[in-house]
Amino acid sequence: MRIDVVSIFPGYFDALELSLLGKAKQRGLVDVRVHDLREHAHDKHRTVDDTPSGGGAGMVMKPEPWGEALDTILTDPGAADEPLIIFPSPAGEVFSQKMARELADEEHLVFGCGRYEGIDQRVFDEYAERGRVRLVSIGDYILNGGEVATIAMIEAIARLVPGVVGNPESLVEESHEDGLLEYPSYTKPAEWRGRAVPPVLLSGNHAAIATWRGEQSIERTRRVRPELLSREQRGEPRGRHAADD
Ligand code: 6SD
Repeated sequence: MRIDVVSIFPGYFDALELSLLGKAKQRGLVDVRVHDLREHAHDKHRTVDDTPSGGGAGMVMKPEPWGEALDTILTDPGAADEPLIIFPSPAGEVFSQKMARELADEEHLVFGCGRYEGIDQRVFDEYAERGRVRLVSIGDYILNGGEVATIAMIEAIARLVPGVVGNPESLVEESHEDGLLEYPSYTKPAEWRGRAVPPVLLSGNHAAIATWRGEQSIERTRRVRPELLSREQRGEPRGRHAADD
């Protein structure tokens, strides 16, 4: 998978060199390239922002550096025929594990990280007319720019690319893959500060362990995220449920 990122703070993406993702990059499973938007601003001060048309507080990102940066990426010989351009935005569709799975099947993703009050609307309009553009939110809170949202999405997407996570079974077992929250995990020692590992986990009875974990998942979901449970799991008559999608 090829991933290009455009930002005025390329240093944020140094974090992608660490751990699992860094190894995936080294092994060529994900080819991440970070581009400094200011390289595409050609005045003395490499200006990327200007005052909002119509007035108001803050600054808006100018369209010209964005146009040049995105055209450079899209015309690179290594670019896919139809890359998907994602702009993190609090006004976008909400990112989810389902969206991460869809995006992990893409050949080429391009992330455009806004700053200030956002990017001139004509940039979205131009690239939506020429190809595929999605505005995506990582949740209902306001960040200062798209960088942290992009890192979160890249981590969620790249770990689903075949070969990135060593044991693919660990992808299936975790929170949200079955629409439920994950059961609690324990390791050794069997007792720590007077707190015992639940005896069933030391019983060697694999069926009993699976049952206990399933119950813990449902109970935890009922307590913290009841909206994730189907009506059936909540003890109501059967109806449609988003986790079945
Ligand atoms: C100005 C941005 C880009 C500002 C954002 C995304 C989410 N979920 N919260 N905040 C955000 C993205 C904020 O550029």
